[in-house]
Amino acid sequence: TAQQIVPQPQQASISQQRFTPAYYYKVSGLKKDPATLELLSTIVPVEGKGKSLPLKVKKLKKEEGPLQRSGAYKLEVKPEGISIEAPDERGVFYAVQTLSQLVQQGADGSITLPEATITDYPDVAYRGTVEGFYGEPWSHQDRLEQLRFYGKLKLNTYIYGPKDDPYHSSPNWRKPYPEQEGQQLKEVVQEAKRNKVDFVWAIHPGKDIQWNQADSSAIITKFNQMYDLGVRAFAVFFDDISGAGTDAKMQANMLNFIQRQFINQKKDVAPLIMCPTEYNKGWANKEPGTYLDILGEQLDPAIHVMWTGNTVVHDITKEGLEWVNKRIQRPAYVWWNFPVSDYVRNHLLMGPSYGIDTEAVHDMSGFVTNPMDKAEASKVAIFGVALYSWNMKTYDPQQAWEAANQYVMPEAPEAFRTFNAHNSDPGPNGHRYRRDESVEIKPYIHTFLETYRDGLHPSVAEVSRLKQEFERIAKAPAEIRSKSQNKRLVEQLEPWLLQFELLGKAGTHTLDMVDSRINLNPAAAWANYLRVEAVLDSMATVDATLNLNPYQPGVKTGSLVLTPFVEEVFKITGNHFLGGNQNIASADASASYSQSQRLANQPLLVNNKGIAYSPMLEVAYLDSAEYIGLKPSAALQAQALYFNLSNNDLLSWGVFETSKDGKVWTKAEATAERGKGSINLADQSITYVRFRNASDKRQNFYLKEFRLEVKPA
Ligand code: LTM
Repeated sequence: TAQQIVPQPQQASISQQRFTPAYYYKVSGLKKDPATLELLSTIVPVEGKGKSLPLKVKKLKKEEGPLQRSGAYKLEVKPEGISIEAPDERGVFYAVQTLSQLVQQGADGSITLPEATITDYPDVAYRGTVEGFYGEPWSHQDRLEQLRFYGKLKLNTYIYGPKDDPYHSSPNWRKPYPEQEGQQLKEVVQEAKRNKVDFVWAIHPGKDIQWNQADSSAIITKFNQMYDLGVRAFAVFFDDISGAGTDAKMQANMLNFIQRQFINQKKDVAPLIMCPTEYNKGWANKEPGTYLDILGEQLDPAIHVMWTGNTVVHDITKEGLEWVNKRIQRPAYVWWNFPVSDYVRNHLLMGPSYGIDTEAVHDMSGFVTNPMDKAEASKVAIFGVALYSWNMKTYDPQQAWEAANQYVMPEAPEAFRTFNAHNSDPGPNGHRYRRDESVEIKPYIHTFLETYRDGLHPSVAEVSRLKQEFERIAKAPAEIRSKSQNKRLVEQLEPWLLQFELLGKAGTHTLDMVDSRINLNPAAAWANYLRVEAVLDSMATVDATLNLNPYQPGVKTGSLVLTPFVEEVFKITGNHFLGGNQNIASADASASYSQSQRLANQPLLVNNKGIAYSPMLEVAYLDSAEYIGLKPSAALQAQALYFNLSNNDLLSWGVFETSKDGKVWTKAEATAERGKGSINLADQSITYVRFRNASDKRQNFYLKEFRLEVKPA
């Protein structure tokens, strides 16, 4: 049926009966596109002798409306032959992709097809991804594979803008790529062309741009170098910058200059895309006549303007888009910050793509997702976005996710589903963006805990329902490793697979422990208690030794529902056996100490190196007299403060201060090099440490490190 084709076609009638084509297909009208002809030849026989069936490709000319959109097509499959009509090569390619989903191949290599009439077109003109995250960019092979994936799912856009590519951003945006990188990008561009994907190369010049002729020319020169590598679509990003680069008028001038001097001159490049500095409502100046209105009025109407929603990481709503569209005077080009995980690097975001408005089709010009640094693992979410942006009205996040589990890991879909169901929430984070997790098991966990917290025993049925799930969890990683053909995906998941297997074991022992208590067998319960303890120790070791990035190191799994469940049942049981309060995390009570709006939600990381603010990727600021600080719990004694606020004049406008009571503050002498330094805190009575903006205006900086080294008091 039509539902079996992804993304779901707009109109389709597909017969239940299948036929075997009587002869090979003689293809006409495809000579100019050898890549699509080659793809077609892998789907139906296109060579043979004697009689043949016609497979006619024709240009769709007269149609009005959505069938004129790039990628639209009409496909007719009959025993007498196949016909494809489309307004462009992309449409023909998509018709062939649909045909490949209609074909079934027998063990002997023979094929069958259903009779079908399909009229199809995309809802959103530009659909795909923006490789726009911080951290290690995707590998060359990852990119090539992504583009093939996009081709199959009728995604037509890949925006290249990894923050940590120094030739995309500072310091090297003015310089050409070195030979090898340039060559690789050329290959990526070629793969994009084969898959009818626009490779959009983005530049991120705002950190140190000078608004002068030299830098205008530097951008045009760089674009020309990229053009020579085959790039035919371009973007300019002004996100996450501070200082002179943020000026709306200057940005508009520069972009209009690029429009005139480059885009309009080349006859074969796609519309220019820009990412504004105020790219979400939370950060936008709401006063009329400010930043977004200036872009709306002054920016050439042909230029697309990106938008992440009501905050940096947010659901995409019709109302939210209507708000910005009025100001920028054009439909926003959505940059959806999901499933990107650069702000929560110890988590995977493997859940459904939900929270994207199915009523918003007329309020956006494009829709791209910013994925995880793990390209293969991101396919689950990208699959959802492909279905959403092609046919919005029929989009169902849960159904799309079920289909994605099957599509991305066909060899072990159930195990993959189990893994993904419990690895979807990012955990507490500065963006306050949370996702559902462990949805199906959650009600059982709640009932169980309510009973157990009251000192009562859950029913045997409750115990066995949960045990089943933990056993499934314990087995899933081995099944994924042994069955999946996608080695790169398994490699990207590996630290979490390891942790997930341990969680399955910890949960199984936990339920055995409760079961022994129900059966009044304290010896067995105690033995199981020790097993849980041992596995939780192993989980702590995995968390402390794998995925050691400097931002959010470690490996979290089942962190919203299942891991807290195991920890709590373990703790309650421990109290029962051992008496008193068994404290798992002793530094929990340490507090962040700031009244700055942008920093208020930034979580703390507590580990054996001390207490630290989770580093922030975007620009941070303190208004006059605002501060950022830390107060360790009473159990801990501050030893030293390590800071990196990446601001050259830090000590000209800010002071470090300490206090014993949070009321009387003393200046702590500090030295800093480019905003980086440390302060020794020898005085045992210090309980508060802060950094305060002592100037009379807002000051920008980057919260790269703010960490207190502590020891037990
Ligand atoms: O979202 C935008 C426009 N810019 C950056 C991204 O590079 C980053 O990946 C996301 C998520 O952390 N946040 C940003 O501010």
